Amino acid sequence: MIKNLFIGAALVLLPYYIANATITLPWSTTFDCAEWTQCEGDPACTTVPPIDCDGVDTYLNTTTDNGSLEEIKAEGNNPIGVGKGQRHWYGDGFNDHSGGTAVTFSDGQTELWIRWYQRYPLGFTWEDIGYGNVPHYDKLMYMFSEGKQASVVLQLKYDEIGVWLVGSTSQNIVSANSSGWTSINGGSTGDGLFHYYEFHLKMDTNGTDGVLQVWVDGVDNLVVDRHDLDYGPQTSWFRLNIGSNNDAPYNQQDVPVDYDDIAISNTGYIGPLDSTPAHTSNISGSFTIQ
Ligand SMILES: [Ca+2]
Ligand SMILES: [Ca+2]
Ligand SMILES: [Ca+2]
Repeated sequence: MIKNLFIGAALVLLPYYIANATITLPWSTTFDCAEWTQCEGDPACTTVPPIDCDGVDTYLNTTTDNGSLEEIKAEGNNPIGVGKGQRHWYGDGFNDHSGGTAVTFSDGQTELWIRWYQRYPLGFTWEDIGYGNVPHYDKLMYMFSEGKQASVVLQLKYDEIGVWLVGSTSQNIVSANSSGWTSINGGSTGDGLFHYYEFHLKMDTNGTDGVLQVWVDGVDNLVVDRHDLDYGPQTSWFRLNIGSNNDAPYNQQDVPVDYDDIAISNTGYIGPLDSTPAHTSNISGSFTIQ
């Protein structure tokens, strides 16, 4: 068991990273590449074998308490695309997760559109630790700025979706109309379906004009539309972690949360893969809570 001591509620120190690969924007992946398993055959997880997949990089060597490992597997594929998908494993409780992946940009970026699809297993449950059966937090992606500091957390928070702006006066920015977990899944538990997410982030120039827009399940469903944010002292973004920490799943077993069809642009809105609104089916590779 290796717990990630660096990313927690009090985020102060972060792991120094060395990028094995960089990506040039616009970029996308549907994980149409070989299967990969974090630390396969190495229970101590001392080394993470490199990923050979469109420039996707390894992230942490963290495993769940039960030893579940990050994977790129066919079972994680979004059926509207080809190839495989990234399986990020969640254990119950506080910050109990596999290691995630990352991409590193070849140049610092000040404006990004980040599109992806994500699926929670049918029946996925959050423990009510004072907020209801919704995430205390679920950090879907972590953006790193110059100086290699975490700067923006793309997250589900309570029953909202939005960001945590680390070191900024704007802090937690969320949707204002319960557009998070319950709305996305159509109830209090996971629906086993892939959903479309897109975040548009534009760095502020004066502490008051930063942009955050968030779409969920369709071009018409803009759930956050802010143009008045302070992104803090950061000036550009270099690296994006895909799959991070969360609190508090309650499934009595480790379960995979699948990411697929990730696209990143620095020139404009990306949009869903298909013209149909909302989510796609879970025809293949679903994981149902037993
Ligand atoms: Ca895929
Ligand atoms: Ca646990
Ligand atoms: Ca600023």
